[in-house]
Amino acid sequence: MTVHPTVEELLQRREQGHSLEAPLYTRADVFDLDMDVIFRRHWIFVGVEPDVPEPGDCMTVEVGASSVLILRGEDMQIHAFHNVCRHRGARLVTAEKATIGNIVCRYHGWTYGETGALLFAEHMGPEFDTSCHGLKPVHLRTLAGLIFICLAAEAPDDFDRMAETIAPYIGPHDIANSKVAYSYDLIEEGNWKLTMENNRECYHCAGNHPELTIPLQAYGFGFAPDELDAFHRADAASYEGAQASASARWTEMGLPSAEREELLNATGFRAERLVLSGAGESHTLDTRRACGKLMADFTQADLGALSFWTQPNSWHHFMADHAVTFMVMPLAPNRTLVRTKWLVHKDAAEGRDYDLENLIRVWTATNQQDADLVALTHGGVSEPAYEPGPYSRFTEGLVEKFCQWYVARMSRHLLDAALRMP
Ligand code: 3BY
Ligand code: FES
Ligand code: FE
Repeated sequence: MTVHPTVEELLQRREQGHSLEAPLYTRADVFDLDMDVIFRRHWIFVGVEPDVPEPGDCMTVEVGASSVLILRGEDMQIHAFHNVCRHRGARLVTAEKATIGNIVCRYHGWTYGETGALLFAEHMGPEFDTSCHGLKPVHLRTLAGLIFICLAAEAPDDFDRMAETIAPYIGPHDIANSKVAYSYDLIEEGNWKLTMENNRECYHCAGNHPELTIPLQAYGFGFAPDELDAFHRADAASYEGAQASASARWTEMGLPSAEREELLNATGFRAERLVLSGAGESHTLDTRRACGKLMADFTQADLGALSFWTQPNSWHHFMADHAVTFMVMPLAPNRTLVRTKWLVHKDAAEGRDYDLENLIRVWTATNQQDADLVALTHGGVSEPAYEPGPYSRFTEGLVEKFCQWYVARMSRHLLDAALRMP
């Protein structure tokens, strides 16, 4: 007889410090619950302000079955709505990006303003109340130029906690005054939690990321002190010295670098600015800036890399010359979208200030390598021989934090739902 544990059982019996049981990565009912509990009830990273730089610019983002319309109004405010006409439900905007005036449904012409109010509906008679048929709003917040949405009626109330902690870190990079130099979608053949777990460690970096390990300082991502021989111990000590003196220099420039970590909050996050190898400027093969025109008003290029991670679906790297943002969106139990965007100063010109190929080389290569690792892992966890394996306490502490967050958020929701039952 096949035992088919409930999701509650799988969550409850999860062994700390170990990867999850297979059904949590593979089962369709778990995937549906992930979409409902994690992706519809938490703050989800969906894009950047430069995606919609001008009034009338809009973009659509798909979260499970929902399409969300994100629109910048004349007042420069960004609004989010369900992309569903209040007449008979037609999708309003189908393009991923567009520039529009009012939002006009092509089916019967119902017309909405930038705040979602229904402005015009022909042939509905004098008794028809337009004020009851505005677009349904979606919660939207920005954090130093990054756009987050929440599909729940009531969004988690700790977004401000993340925003106030992190704005001083990202703010100086002036993301609102940058532009998207390149964006691309990669579909990973694996569960979204494997994508996130893979992102939360660099245990796999040395063996899998020949390009990324050029700018990255290996010691920034954890190591077991006892394993180091005398040579590497000296190497690690010199890394720590370099990080300390760079941090002191950055602090004087108003660039905080110390680790902030609150990954177990409902709106969990982590940030830290680390020195890079070599010239220390950027995630490039020669460790030098890829874009000659630096972001914001920076005059120095050796600002290391500020990394920012959010639960459940994003990570970002901000350097002096460019930033890279990553959005993860589950598509199916075994398919996950990773959308990567490279940002440069809005006045930087391709060909003059940067070579696009050079700008995107490290992360396009790294993303493909990570996609391959996620596919390998999904294949392995899907077969009977798989059993949860142990995380390294030195290099996989953040993977454990991701799993703890996931299990806690899911368990809490299931408990709340059970308490609400009659
Ligand atoms: O991109 C990241 O955040 C993690 C840490 C370093 C490499 N890795 C893919
Ligand atoms: Fe949009 Fe009819 S469905 S106007
Ligand atoms: Fe990786």
